[in-house]
Amino acid sequence: MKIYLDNNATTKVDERVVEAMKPYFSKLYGNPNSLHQFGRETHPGIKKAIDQVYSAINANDNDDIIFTSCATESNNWIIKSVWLDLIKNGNKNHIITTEVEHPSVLSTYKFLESQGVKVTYLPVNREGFVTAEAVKNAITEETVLISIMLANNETGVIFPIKEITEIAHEKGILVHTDAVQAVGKIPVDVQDLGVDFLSMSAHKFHGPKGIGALFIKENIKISPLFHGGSQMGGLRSGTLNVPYIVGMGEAIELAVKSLPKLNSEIRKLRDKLEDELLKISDTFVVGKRENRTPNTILISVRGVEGEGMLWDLDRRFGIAAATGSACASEDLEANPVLEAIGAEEDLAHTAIRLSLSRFTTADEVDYTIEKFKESVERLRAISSSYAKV
Ligand code: 7TS
Repeated sequence: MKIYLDNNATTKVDERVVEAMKPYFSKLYGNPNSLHQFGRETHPGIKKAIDQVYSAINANDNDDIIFTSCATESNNWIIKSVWLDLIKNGNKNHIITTEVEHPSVLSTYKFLESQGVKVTYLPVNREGFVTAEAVKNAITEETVLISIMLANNETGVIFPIKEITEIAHEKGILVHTDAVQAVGKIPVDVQDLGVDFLSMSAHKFHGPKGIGALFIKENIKISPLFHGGSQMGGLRSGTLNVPYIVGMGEAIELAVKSLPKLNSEIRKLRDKLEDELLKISDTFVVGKRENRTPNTILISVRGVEGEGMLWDLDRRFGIAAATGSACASEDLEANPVLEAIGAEEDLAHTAIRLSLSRFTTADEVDYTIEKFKESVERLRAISSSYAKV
């Protein structure tokens, strides 16, 4: 058995996406900026992809959507631009974010702090949630940007971005949201959310790795990321990565079309998995179920080291899960969300993240339920810490 329940880390590329990309490697390989037919024949594919992305997030024609290499790039770019464009040349110097952002956001803010920027990292409550009220209370005269993710990668908890944007805009503050874990899992409508900047990444919704995008609302000017041949409206120069742009377009359209399946069938499978795992004693799941993306479970299993459990699930049963973000998993630190919600110290290493996708089957879930229980029993039996509880 080989079961993949780590879809918040990355997803398998949909075969239809692979097919859409194929011609753009060795058939339609021209540089889109070339005037000859080889260049021109790439244009319909690029245009289609741009339309697919705009339509998936309901952007309007005057908004900018710039293709990047990943969400890490989108996040770094927008945060550093705000610093460059608004903080360095202005008199405002304060940004609000949360303690549970992805490292590509948190590390960029740490860098900004080293440059003298004031950053407020809002804590989350026991449910892994940040209220709009908490954001409101953190605003000062100096606040220039609020940057909060739309859905958390560890827990799937959805943050009240629309409400936060309304509060921010009343005070002339810009809003950035990292929507990497939301696009393709819940409807994402930039006009409804009202955000000024939004980051996304194709490999989280069955597109290829190495391509993402940054949405920039109309009439907002930011500094270019790369100076050069003026591609992407001069904001990110460099020859367009045509096959991957085409792949991202196809993937996002398919992801949006699959939302009903994800929110009915897959949600039901996730709920069943969660209900069954919660029958194991001394476990809890972070976040209210109705306020989470339909594919994610972050469960704490007392007395069981997450890393050990992961090893057991993988090597004995072929089930791929995570202890948290793969980006941070090599350093064996405590799960950042369990720390952020203030879980007891002996629980800090007990988190297991299971994340489903539209390709997850009922049989896989049943098998996982059985093997997860078996694994917990075995690991608890040999755990000195659990015996004492
Ligand atoms: N933002 C969020 C919320 C993420 O979950 C990730 C990846 C990124 C940004 C970075 O995206 P990339 O396009 O640069 O790869 N998150 C995870 C995760 O949760 N486990 O592995 C990677």
